Amino acid sequence: MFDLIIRNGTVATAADVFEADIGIIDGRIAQIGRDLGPARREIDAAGKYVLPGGIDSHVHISQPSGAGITMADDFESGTRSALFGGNTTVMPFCLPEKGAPLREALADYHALAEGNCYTDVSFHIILNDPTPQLFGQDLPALIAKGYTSVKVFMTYDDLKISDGDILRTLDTARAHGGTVQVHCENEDAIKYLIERAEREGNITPFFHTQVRPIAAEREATHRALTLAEVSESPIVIVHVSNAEAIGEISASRARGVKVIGETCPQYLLLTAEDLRDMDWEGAKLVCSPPPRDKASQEACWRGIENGIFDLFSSDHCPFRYNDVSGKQAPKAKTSFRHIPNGIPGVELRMPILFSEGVLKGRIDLPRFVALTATNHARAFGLYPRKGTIAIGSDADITIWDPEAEYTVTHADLHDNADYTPYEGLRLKGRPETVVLRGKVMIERGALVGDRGDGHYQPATPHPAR
Ligand code: DUC
Ligand code: ZN
Ligand code: ZN
Repeated sequence: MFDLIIRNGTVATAADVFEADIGIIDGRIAQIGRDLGPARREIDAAGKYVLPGGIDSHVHISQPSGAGITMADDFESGTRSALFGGNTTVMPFCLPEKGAPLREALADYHALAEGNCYTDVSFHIILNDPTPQLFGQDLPALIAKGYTSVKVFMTYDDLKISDGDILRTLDTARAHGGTVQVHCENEDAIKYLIERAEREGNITPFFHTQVRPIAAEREATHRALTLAEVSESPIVIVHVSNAEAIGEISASRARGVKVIGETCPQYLLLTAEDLRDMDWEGAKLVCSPPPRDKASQEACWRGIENGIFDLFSSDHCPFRYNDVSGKQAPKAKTSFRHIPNGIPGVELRMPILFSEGVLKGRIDLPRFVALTATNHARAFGLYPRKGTIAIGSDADITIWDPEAEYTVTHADLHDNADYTPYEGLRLKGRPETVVLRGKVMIERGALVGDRGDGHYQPATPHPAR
């Protein structure tokens, strides 16, 4: 007797598309085939795609964001929005206050998540306080405990670490089976351009896009990849926005560097010109790296099509617009440099890539699954428990209606921001029913799961390299 059978759907994995029923017992996939039964409950998925639940490995939830600034989403609203977007796992970042022990920061972050999640969660750690103790003891111990992934920054004074410390991070992670993500922008170049822009009176949100130019991203990407090459370590380059950074990834791959590249919806759909047109309302689109131009969008699409990118993530980093703890922070009117940095997007990541990518013939369904689920599980130590439809895997499944047509409006979304960058966008295809470890969480568009059904998932370290 199965607990649940999903019948008559078209199943897609990162490898195949096939007609099959899926039988679920105790939260896991127990059978894939035909004429399965009986079951306590059945869902008819005729005419629908049956996909691995999305995994968004790049979201920001309840992240400390500076004095007086509050991120719009906590674990409840962030994972609720993610679930409505077809995701069953998200991976937010634990940011330790400088000087605070990592263990304490993680305990605090767990306390925020515990009992509040609609999807499963697994954590990355932002590594902003490199010490001999960290490299010698703490990081190896954390990786062994399932905190296998760290992010380091080459920009932001309060976050960036030196090239030497990036090397030490790469080296420690490689030796213990961890994964290193790098935010690649040249801080000194950006600081110089910010000061120049402000001196010239160029303080509106559009100038955020001008002081973080492609060259600053390209140079830092080149440097991060060089550090990976020198230390013979794998590396993840996150939120890649343009052709020049893509060129650095291809060149280093050709030299044998094991590099995973990530891009995000904003680099496919937005441009810097959008911010110019919006004047101060452009604060809604302030994120880093910033949106570029049409040629960069095309380059990112090509990277999605040709395999340069393994990961398509939202970089959901929501701040409310009409809110003094968000984009209207008192100092934000004095210069773009004080506008909280980030935009919402977790709920629209999969619908955007399906509508603009699959239905427009740019990618096929297996590539869609790889970019939105399987590759995230592989990169961050959750595969094959997560990220695929296979016997023994968690029954994390999104039943996708490929025919639904709609216009995006924030009123229909489920995050706690007060706008979407994609207001008015026409899309086709969306999640209809979402199953988390065998439990139906969204049924034909209605939330039926409970806050607290989502749980923390430790990651498995890679073999030491
Ligand atoms: N980097 C991110 O990954 N997200 C938001 C802002 C940033 O700088
Ligand atoms: Zn970043
Ligand atoms: Zn981010």
